[in-house]
Amino acid sequence: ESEVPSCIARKVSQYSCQRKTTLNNYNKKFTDAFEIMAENYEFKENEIFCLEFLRAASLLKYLPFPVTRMKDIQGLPCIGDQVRDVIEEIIEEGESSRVKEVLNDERYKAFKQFTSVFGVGVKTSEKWYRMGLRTVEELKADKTLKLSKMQKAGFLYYEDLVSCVSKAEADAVTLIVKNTVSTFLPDALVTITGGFRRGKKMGHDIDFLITNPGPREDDELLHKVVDLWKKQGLLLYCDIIESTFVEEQLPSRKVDAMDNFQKCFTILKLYQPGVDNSSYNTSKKSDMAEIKDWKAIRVDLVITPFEQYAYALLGWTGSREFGRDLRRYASHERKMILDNHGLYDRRKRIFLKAGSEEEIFAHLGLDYVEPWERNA
Ligand code: DCP
Ligand code: MG
Repeated sequence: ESEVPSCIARKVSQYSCQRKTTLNNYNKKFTDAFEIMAENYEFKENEIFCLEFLRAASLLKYLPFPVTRMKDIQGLPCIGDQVRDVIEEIIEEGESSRVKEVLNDERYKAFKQFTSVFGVGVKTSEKWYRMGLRTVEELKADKTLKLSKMQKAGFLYYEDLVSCVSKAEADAVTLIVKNTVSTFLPDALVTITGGFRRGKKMGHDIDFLITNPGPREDDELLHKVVDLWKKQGLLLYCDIIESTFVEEQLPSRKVDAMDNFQKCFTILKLYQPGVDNSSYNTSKKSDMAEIKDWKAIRVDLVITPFEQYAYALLGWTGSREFGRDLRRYASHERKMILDNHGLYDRRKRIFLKAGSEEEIFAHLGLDYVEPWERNA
């Protein structure tokens, strides 16, 4: 008989919002492979296969033991035929030939490089690939490419931005954001979201949610904050998106929808403590290139009305897969529509208010899942 009791296997939900997924992953060998497969399908704009591998990766991140035999995955949800083949090969050969093929694929390699540039997505990558371009170096050298303001910043700070953001850097930026916001709105609540709220030690950016308890709303806050940073010389890039929220509108049914909050995508200049420039400036080598004592960091700020804060927090904390499954669960199992602004009960035809994430899970009839257990 199987040592993974099938009674446990049968209990595993297909929805990651009904599972607790911490950062200790016993199956990294498999989940890394699945994520490469998913990314390759994303580059090919094959959403179905992409999701199949992402869901399988989430499931294996949840399993409290390393998979070593095919029996271990017996009866589990989210394991399609393609996924099963990859698992089988990794168990038997130690690696997957299909994953190796992807990693050696010219198109995958080029897209992987292109999309690592801030502001470059699959569509742009496709265009550049068709033009015969293959590497970031070739893109940088090609002066005929029409680049957006975002992409220009992406190339300018490329090295800093591809090197991940550490927890220490996230803490330093948190202080800056809190200080700046409180000079304009002393009562404002500033919360770090995204991967860092889930306990990750590394991230590709730092996400913040800002709300002001009480009646006062300040549409100018974001503008004031970035203007101050600009004056202080800390703002390397900034794109403010104004709110497009309409009160009567039903929550979006799209599973990957953007929200309508006022937000801004920035690149901040974070001065690195340990790097001291002063001694270099006074030395004989002062005519040499200065030592760079700062790092460019991607920071997102999102402003939410206080009544929608819990929904925004739940959405922006992620993970992406966890959020997708919350929405899928809400609509398929509860006839409700969830987005970053609220939850709509289609049967009762009302919006359900929530002042905390706990209340949202309760509205959905789900056990509460802590942020650090949402690493699906
Ligand atoms: N999110 C959202 N709506 C958006 C953009 C993102 O609800 N318009 C959610 C999904 C993500 C979370 O916010 O889980 C944060 O987005 P990131 O892309 O920053 O993802 P993470 O913070 O989880 O990972 P990383 O460490 O790569 O930053
Ligand atoms: Mg993030």
